[in-house]
Amino acid sequence: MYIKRRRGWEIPDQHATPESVFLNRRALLGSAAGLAATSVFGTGPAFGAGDSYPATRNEAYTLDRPVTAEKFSANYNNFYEFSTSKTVLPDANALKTKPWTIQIDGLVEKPFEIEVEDLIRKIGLEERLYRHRCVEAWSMSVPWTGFPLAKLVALAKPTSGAKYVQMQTFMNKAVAPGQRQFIYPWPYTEGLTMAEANNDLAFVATGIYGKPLANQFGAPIRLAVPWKYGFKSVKSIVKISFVEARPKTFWEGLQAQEYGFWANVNPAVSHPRWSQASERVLGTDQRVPTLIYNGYGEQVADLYKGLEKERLFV
Ligand SMILES: Nc1nc2c(c(=O)[nH]1)N[C@H]1C(S)=C(S)[C@@H](COP(=O)(O)O)O[C@H]1N2
Ligand SMILES: [Mo]
Repeated sequence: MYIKRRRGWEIPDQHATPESVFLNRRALLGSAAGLAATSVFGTGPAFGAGDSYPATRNEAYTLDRPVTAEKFSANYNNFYEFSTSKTVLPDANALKTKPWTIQIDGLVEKPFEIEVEDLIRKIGLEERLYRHRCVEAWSMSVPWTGFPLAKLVALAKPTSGAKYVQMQTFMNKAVAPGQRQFIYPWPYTEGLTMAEANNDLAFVATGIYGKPLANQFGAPIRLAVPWKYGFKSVKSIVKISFVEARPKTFWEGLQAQEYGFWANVNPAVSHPRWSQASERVLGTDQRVPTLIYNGYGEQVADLYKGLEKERLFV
């Protein structure tokens, strides 16, 4: 008998709640035109030329648990630029996200700027179901829309001297009250090694739940690196720099002993102030065991061979 080997993050389909598939189906059934268009063009373009959402789901990325309902994930956010509480709405809605220019610079063939909408048009969009594990020991599972970070790296054409990708959030004290507090090392900065950035799992998200990102999720463009603690997934990115030296990250600048550069999920390595062994699943009263690399070890563990001396899990 053929038994499909199941990876840590995969589960039988009936356990997942593919919310946007459900939504797509409902949208199609509601419109005869939609049905006709779909039979000709497939799922993507059926929703109107130039309309990139919802994007076709990449079925290689599945979940071991239901998708977190949007009403929970959209009302429980970390976005320190706006608030240190989980209620960042309505403040986050003050941010104007259209148009939005991203600067690509540092060790690249030729630095350039690009509008997010042009970037999307150039690279295209897909949907992926990812888990997200915050260092505070809560988790969610969401359908991101976006593209692999590797495609953006390819577009940027880094030179051989580039060892890290540094990503920065906007800086605007007039709009973001948190940025008026000088104890924080603004702008929010994150980084990955080139190998991490080119790993298939590293994803740039421009949408969630089949539509463009709402502001509190980090509109219009943020990172999603699901094998790392959530703080690595920097929101509302304005600048991507290719650099030789390891970037100093926001949380490292604040509290290096507790939040490091690598921040790979590991249930066996406690945070100095709490255990990482389990996590609270957003929107439920369940706690579930946390998995090494948040369940994505098969795709990413190789990235850390030879780096055992580093603080990989802080
Ligand atoms: N610019 C910026 N990016 C950020 C944060 C932040 O405060 N500012 N918080 C991080 C943390 S701790 C987490 S858990 C996730 C939360 O993403 P979510 O609100 O979409 O769940 O965003 C990360 N990215
Ligand atoms: Mo987090």
